[in-house]
Order: sequence, then C-alpha cells, then structure tokens
Amino acid sequence: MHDSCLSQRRWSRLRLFILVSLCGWCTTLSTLAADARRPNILWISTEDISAHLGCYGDPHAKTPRLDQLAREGVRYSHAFVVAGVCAPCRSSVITGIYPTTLGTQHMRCQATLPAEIKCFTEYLRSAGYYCTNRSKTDYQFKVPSEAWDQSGGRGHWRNRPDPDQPFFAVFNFTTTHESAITSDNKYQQMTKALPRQLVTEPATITTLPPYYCDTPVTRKDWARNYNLIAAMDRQAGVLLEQLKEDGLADNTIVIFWSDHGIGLPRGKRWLYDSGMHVPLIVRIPEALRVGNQGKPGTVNNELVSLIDLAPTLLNLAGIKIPRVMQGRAFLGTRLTAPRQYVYGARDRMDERYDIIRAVRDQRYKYIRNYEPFKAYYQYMNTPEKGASMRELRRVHALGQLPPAAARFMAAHKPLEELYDLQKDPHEINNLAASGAHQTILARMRQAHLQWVLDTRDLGLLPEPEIVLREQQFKSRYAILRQPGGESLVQQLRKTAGLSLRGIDAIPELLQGIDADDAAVRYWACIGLGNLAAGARQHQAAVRAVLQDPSPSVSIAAARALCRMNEPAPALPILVRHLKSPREWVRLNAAIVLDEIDDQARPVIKNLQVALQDKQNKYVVRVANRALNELLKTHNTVR
Ligand SMILES: [Ca+2]
Repeated sequence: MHDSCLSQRRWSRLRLFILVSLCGWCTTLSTLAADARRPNILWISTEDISAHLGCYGDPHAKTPRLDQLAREGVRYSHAFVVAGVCAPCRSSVITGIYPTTLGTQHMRCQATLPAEIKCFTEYLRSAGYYCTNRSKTDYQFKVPSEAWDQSGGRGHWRNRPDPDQPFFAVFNFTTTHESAITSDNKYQQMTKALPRQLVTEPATITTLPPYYCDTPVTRKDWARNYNLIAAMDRQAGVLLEQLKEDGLADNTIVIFWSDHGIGLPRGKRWLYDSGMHVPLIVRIPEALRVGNQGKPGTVNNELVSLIDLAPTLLNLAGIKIPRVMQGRAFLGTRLTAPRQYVYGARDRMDERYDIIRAVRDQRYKYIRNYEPFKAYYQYMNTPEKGASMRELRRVHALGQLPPAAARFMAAHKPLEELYDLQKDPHEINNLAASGAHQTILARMRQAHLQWVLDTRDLGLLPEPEIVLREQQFKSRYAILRQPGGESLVQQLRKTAGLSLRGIDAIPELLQGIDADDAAVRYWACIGLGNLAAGARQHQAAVRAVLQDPSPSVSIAAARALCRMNEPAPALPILVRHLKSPREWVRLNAAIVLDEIDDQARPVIKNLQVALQDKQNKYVVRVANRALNELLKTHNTVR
C-alpha cells in the first residue's frame, strides 16, 4: 500500500475523531444550557368540572386558591377537551394525538400504540426530567414502562433522587368526579371538612341551566358540584403551599385543568360546551416567561384544545415537538399561528354507541350526528343513577319539562346542529336550518369533513372491526393509513348518511351490502334497518347477509330484519354473537336485543346468561336493561 495513501487515511480518521469529540462537547454544553432553563412543571388536574370557579366569573363558586392562582397567572377563557369523558381525553392529553386517530375513542377500550407514538413524558424523561403521576392513567392503552419514574398514589416531586433534577409532577383530584355528586356517601366524605362559609346552599342558586328541571332535586346536585369544587380548591391550595415551602415556586410552572365538563346530564359525555369547555390556568414564574406570555392576572381568549398540552409541555422544556403530534404548542418559543377551530368526538360512552363530532370556533359550534336515529339520552347505567337524570325522566313522564329540557328528550336527533355561543351559551337554539347562517354552517361543515380526513377518524368503523383490523395492521392508528384509507373514510361517510334520504336511498343501500369492505356493508345494513318500513320487500337480500363473515355486519343485518318485523331468522344469529369470545361483538349483539324490545322475549334465558359476563360489564348493563324492560323488573347492576 502506498505511504501517502496510508497517511491520508490516518488524517481522515483523525479528522473524524476531532469532529466527533467536538460534537460531543457541543452537545454537553447545549444540554447544560438547556438544563439551566428547563423549568419544573406542576400539573394539577381535576375530574369532571366545567369552569365553575370564581375567577371565571361564577357567582356561587368558592375557590379562593385557584382564583389566587389565576391572579398570579393566565386564565384561558376558551379551553376545550377533545371528548366529554375521561379516558379518551386522557389518551389525547398524554399523547398529543386525537383518540379517533389512535383508536382510543371508545370508553375503556385497549388499543396498541404504534411505535412512532409515545407518551410525552417519555421525551421529558429522556431529556432528564423526573416524572411522576398521582395517580390516574386511563389512557386506553397499556402504560409504557418508560412513561413515568413513579405512577401511583405516592408520586411526588419530593421523591426525586437529585433535588436539582427538573421535574414534571402530576396530581389528579377525583374529589369532583361525577360519582361524588351521585353517591351520598362519597359526597359526605369529600366535603366533610369544608367550613360552613364555603358551602353553597341549593336554594340560593341562580346558575341552573335551562335544560334541567328547576326542582329541589336538581338544585341539590348542582349545589353539590359547587361544594365538591370548593373542597378540591383546598386540595389544590395544599399543593401550592408545598411548592412554596420547598422554595420551588419561582422556578416551577403550574398548570391547572379539568379533564372535561360537569358530571351531570348534557355535561359529561356531550360535545356541548357544558361537556367540552374546561377551566385552564397557567402560572409562569417571571424568570421563565417568554415575551408577553404568563403576564399575571391576564385572560387569554385564544382557542386551546387540551390535545395542545403535550406539545406545549415539550416546547416549554425546550424539547423538539414530534411531527406526529396533532396539537400545537401555545406557550414557549417559536409558536405557530393560533387555532381557528377546536374539535371534539363522541363514540361509545360506557355501554352505548352514539357517533357525534363537533367543531367550534370562537363563536360557533357545529355538531354532526352520525346516528341521528338514536335518542339524545340513550339509557346508560351510570348517568341514569344520578338524581338529576332521574328527575328529568320523572318530570318528562308528567309532560312538564321546560322546552329547553324537552328538546333533549327527543327520540331522534337532527343530522346537524349549529349554535351561536355568543347569543346562546347553553346551545338550545339550533341554527342549522336558519337561512341567515348557511355560510357559517357550510364553512364549519367543511372544517369538520376536512378534519375527519386529515386525522383519519376511525369513528365509522364498527368497534369489533377496529379490533380485527388492529390485529392485521398491528395498531389501530395504521388501519386508515393503508393505501385507500382516505377513500374508505369518504365511502363510509356517504353510506352512513344514506338512510337520511329516505326510501330513495334503498337501491344504493342494497348495493352497499355487497361492498368489499365490511364496514361499508355494516352501514348499508344499518341504513336498511333504519328504513325498515319502506324496505320490507328486500328481506331476502338482508337475510343473505346474516351469515356475513364480519360479526358487525351479521349483527346489523339481524337488526334490520327485526325492524322489518322478521325476527325469527335473526334471533339465533344474535344469540350466537351474544356468546362470542370477542367482548365488543357480545356488546353489539346485546344492544340489538335491547333495541328490539318485545321481539327478544324468546331469548330471555340467553340475556340472563349474559348477566354473568365476567369480562365486560357493559354487556351486563345492556342485558340488565333489556331484561328489566321485558320482565318489568328494576334490577340494578354495577
Ligand atoms: Ca373525568
């Protein structure tokens, strides 16, 4: 080998060595610099409250500590969640991804996370943060082992091994959870230490929404909400004191939020502002403020979605935001343009499916009901136990509901709803048919349709189909990211909407039951079932679909036949699916057996067996409801 050649090679190796060393040195320097400005973050979340806080102008709220926090920080007036219930919201908060994108939109499902999506705390921990969670997870996927240093009842920033290590500490208060309004015991326990002057009396209340019955029963629930919030305010105060005691108040950003709106009817689980609008307060110590951000005592009215928390936290910590995240950072450096819209979704709440989507801008809310044939208030075990819900049912039976409350007792829903939040904050007056609002309606409908496509919304895939395809594609996230995913979304939307056109749609629905994709066949069967009265002569075509390899399609065909008054061939099919090893197939079969009322009488024994379902409590609830209706009993289940 030539000498000069050798020396050249040595020189290039040396150059590489110098370069690598320099890089390492630079990285160390930049890490040190980043550490120096990495703030601690204390995150206080609470369950199930709307913005019933003094700092939000509520006349009854007794929340001195959170009001003080707002005086020292920024109060966000337009913060919203992506779903009206814990688990899907928490899934979006921890990942920065919509539940409808990740397949975590159904209550208490279990999705597999794709490799490219992580809990944002994994990035914080990689950057040197000590991360604790006390204690709720409820993410709808298995918590990755890398997500937390400590998660559970003992998590606290005080446990970090090195007091100089930056921390991200989460404390979640369940004090205000809907169960504490419903249960006398839990309510007493949560409020027993509340001093007299912090208690709100039901008779003094002036803030009861018009979609409730103004009776002592409802007022009592509404007052409980205030008293639970007052109790939670004191708990938040203790944490803020601890932060001060530890000398950390000056280098810790505090963020307070609620996981969705009030745990009373038409609040929690719904996409009205009563379910989606939440309090959000951020206190940033002076030394950590960027520009005008965090100026004490200010109100920020930009639209914020809690899906933005993940990217915001990373941005505040100086960590690059992964491109896959769907939210936007609203604090820190290099912010993008503010949002024009926030988005919300409702899918399976507990044991009932109702596919609804919402888009909200600063002033208007657009709601799209994908299952308008279902009632607003489907019977659900947990909310029906609440006193306010029972009161609504009682007064409705007497025919004495106020008009705003009666509207939500309707057996069907309109396809679209549009509300002017400025003039109609309780969202009572649907403007979708108003001539003066058609431009706004068209703009917001388009925003909704675009979002469904952009985010690959999985909502129109029946849940058992999602589970099957997850096995095939390794994650739910990947299902609509296959070639043809976008056109499938469009085809599903079209098919799901056909039955609203009435019997004219029957020929297209009949074509739909032969479609290649099972989810399209499913919606075609649902449509034929919705139009049963006009579709009876097509029974034979529907009967052929009873043996469809997709359980969802087979169940939907059985439903259609029952609605065509032909239950005989359908019942054995439904019973077979009620015994399926797949839990969501069982649930879907149980729901149809409940829906067909008296036609299910021959299979009462099978419904009684379903009461013993050990794996899925929702199957038990639906079977119990169906049996109570059939046998005129009043049995209760968990
Ligand atoms: Ca909650």
